Amino acid sequence: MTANAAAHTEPGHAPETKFAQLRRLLTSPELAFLMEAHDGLSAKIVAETGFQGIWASGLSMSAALGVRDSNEASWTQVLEVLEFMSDATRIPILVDGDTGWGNFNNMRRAVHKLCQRGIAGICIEDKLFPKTNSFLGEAQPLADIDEFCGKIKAGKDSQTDPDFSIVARIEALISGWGLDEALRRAEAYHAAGADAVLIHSKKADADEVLEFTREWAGRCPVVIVPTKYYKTPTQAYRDAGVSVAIWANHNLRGAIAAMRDVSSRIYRDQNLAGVEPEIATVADVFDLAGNSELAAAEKRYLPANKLSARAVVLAASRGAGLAEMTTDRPKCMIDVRGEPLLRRLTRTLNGAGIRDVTVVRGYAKQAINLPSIRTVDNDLFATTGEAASLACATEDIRGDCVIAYGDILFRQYYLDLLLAAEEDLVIAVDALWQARRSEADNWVRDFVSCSRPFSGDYLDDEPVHLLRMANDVDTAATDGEWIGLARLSARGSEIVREELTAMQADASLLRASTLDLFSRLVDKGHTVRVIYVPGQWMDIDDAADLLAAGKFV
Ligand code: SPV
Ligand code: MG
Repeated sequence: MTANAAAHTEPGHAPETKFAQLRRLLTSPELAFLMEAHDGLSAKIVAETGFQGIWASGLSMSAALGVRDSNEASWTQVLEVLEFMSDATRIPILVDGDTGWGNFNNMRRAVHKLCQRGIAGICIEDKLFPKTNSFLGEAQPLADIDEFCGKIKAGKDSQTDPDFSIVARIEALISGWGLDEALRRAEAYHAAGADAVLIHSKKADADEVLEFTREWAGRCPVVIVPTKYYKTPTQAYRDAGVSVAIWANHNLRGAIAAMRDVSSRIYRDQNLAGVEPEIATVADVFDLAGNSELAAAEKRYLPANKLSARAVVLAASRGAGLAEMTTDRPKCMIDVRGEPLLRRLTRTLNGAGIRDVTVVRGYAKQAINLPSIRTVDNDLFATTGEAASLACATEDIRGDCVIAYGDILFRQYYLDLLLAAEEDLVIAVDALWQARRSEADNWVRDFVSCSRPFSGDYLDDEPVHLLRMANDVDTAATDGEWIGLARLSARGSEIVREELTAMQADASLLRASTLDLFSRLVDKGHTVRVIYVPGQWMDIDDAADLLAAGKFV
């Protein structure tokens, strides 16, 4: 449904257009209300409150733009504001068109443009351009009746929707001409084709307005603006057969009072704590802006692999055999060419579009102090394994999720390959595992055997699956080495969460490694897709080696 169509649709019928909605409000026997708005946000608030229509006040739009209500904002600038208001809402807008922004010719073009942008009607007042607000000064000169009637006719002849409405606003009472002149003008404007007349008054009581409605006797719909005679009970307008009452500037005035209050309190306090509980939350702002719709649209239209994948990085362990390098930091914070390894890893993740990175800390956790990561702690790191660390981040294992050891570096495109895979559980496996060398005494490697060895054939894109992952796979049965990088789809994340819960339940969680976790998943019949990669990765054992060899500073 376009924003131009009404929310309420009878089955089998086209939705009521905004033009038809406003026309219905004007012509129905019920008293209807238009509430002032002056931008997209206030228009949304008017609509969500339940009002059936919006008064796009000239005074308010001008004030919100920081200018006077004297045609200082050009009509196309007003049109821009109206477009935002209309796009933001499904209820009709009656725009305060001042004097029609010029003569009959300007009126023609304005009406044409308003129809194009789904603005349901225009109200024009019988004064002279540039207009002055009705509540300023006395005895403002009125437009020549015939000239004004020509403007109404030109507008009606230019509307491209049959239900577009023109409301003719009579300023005779405000200018001190009295009831007869007001009625004479009303008659002429009605005859010229106005869909309604607006009788304006700046008296503190509604007497002259009600006198007008009595004499007018419903010849066409009557609109009123009770700004100055606000004390009159609304029932009086119903009794008088008024069609529409306009609450003309109260959102603007409310906003001014609220903004002044908030500004002055923050200025005085030099702190936000005082105002925070009393103002709209940021979440409320997102709601009003419609962010949930955008999130749903992203699911529909963005490639799934670019969709807010997150990462959980396992960085709780100190690292065996790295004694002097890890007295005050875990191995992931060892400097690799002037930068902690974990910072490089985070940058690689960010580079693949992964912003939400959760790092599981344990040993020397205070040393993991990088910006833009979230941390969770495995305080039992000394006696537990990787699965227990992973379980500490259960909350973050959701949606598309990358799991990485905290002490690895790899080519960024490996992540792209993993994220592009369709399977729920995917791991990166080094096919060139035999080429790796280390001086480390207790070099522990995550060997895997797979459904097929790496073939190197360009045309061979048959998927490969994990059969076994362990530190002690026979060389003959080894097809590669897991590089410590896995990717879970939304379903894969569920599977892993469920398995961690099962491991908790059978008391195997505390001691288990990620290898144990993957082995259990394979044993339970889950398919773990293997993506072979050609080396070009390292873990901290290598870093230690290279450091020893003087290749890193
Ligand atoms: C406006 O809201 O800009 C109006 C109504 O024209 S009033 O200010 O009451 O004249
Ligand atoms: Mg106005």
